[in-house]
Amino acid sequence: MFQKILIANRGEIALRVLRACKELGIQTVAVHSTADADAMHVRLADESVCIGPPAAKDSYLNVPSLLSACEITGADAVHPGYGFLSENARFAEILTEHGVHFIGPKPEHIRLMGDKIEAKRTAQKLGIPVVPGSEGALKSDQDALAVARDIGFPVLVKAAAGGGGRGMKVADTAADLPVALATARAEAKAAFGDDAVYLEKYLATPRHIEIQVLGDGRGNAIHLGERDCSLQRRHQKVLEESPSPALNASARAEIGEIVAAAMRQIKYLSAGTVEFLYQDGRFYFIEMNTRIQVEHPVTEMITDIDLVLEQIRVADGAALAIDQKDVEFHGHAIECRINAENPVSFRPSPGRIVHYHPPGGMGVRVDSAAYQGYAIPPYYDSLLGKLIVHGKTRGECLMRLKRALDEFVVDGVETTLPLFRALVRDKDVLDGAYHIHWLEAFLASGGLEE
Ligand code: MV4
Repeated sequence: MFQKILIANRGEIALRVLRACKELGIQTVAVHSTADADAMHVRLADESVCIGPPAAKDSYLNVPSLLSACEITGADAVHPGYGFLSENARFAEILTEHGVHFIGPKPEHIRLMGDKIEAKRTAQKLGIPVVPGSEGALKSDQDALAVARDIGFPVLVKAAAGGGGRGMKVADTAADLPVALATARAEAKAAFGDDAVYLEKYLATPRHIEIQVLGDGRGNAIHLGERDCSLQRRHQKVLEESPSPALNASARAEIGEIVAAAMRQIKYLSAGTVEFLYQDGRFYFIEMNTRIQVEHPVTEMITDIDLVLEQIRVADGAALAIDQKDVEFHGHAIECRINAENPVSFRPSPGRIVHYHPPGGMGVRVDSAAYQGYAIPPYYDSLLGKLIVHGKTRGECLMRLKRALDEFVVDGVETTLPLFRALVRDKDVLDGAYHIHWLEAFLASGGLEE
């Protein structure tokens, strides 16, 4: 087993990884920018190394600096968390070249799933249902028109190097297509340096349902159920839950087994998430994330499986200790991503936390690196913490979530807590009757001001 793990991240996920390391008796190295010297993960780690000034490009994305930190501390593995270098195949390779283990998927799978066209082609070959569309990148506007006529309008033009909603354009009719193509290509070129685009049938009101997988890189892989992440704003997830209100046990088992079999076939290593759109009872693969995700605690609460701990185990070459038949789903879990932002404008609200009182009690988990007196820096994302609540049923979970939200005190910065207090009182949310555009419509209709 690893002796010392360097955690190449910050905030709540750095703390989350640190906790798993400590439970495995592994030494921890925290890295931090000059802006994060007072961060909780730095205080709790066995060692810490300052890796640069606040800007991510000079610190958390600074590969030479991270390598030096490994060298100085003798870390034998790195956990990248999410974001930053977590899906950078070259970083994973460089670590391996320097004799340091990367706690994550194989670089070949990171690279494969980073190309949305190759990812989709691979999914199709593995028997995973995909959205009807072009065979790979579009060669010309004529090619695009032929495909669009074949699959039917409306269609969506997507950037091959995209993801997370960047470089997507809808075309409702043939007349709209040339502009959609040109705009998507230009945006993709500007954002990713690659103007390759592909076409898909546009699904107007889908849910976003993702399947958690775990593999040991030797051909064993399991699925850990789904998370419904449909409540999102501008491609930022706001609330996630499992099980999805839209799925029954047979739909869950069917898509779960298709995905797990696919992961076994490619000998996937580590945690991963296969993302689908779900509409009219059908799943459509859109992309795969080769990292631990922000919302992983939702799955942990209903399966009692520590995903980060399992990531560390398989990274060290251990076979998966869990068989699919051992995976049991119990109860219901909901996660609220609480941001230090204005709850109406979503403008970031960094600053010092004057009072901080997180909720507790049965089935309540708060994953946060915040503390009373902590100064939230303005340089990074505004995630203050995640409130994850578990109940025997969705109804019990919602009641407990409402109680926990009312108990949560954060003074000194603005937070999105009021948004969640409104959502857990909304009929559509209580009924689970929402899709990926619901929250933006709720906010646009002044849902929060009422
Ligand atoms: C789609 C779609 C509708 N039809 N593909 C957004 C980012 C990336 N995950 C793919 N996305 C979408 N792809 C087809 N064929 C709608 C979206 C989409 C979306 C997907 C999941 C969660 C939130 C979303 C918000 C806007 C659009």
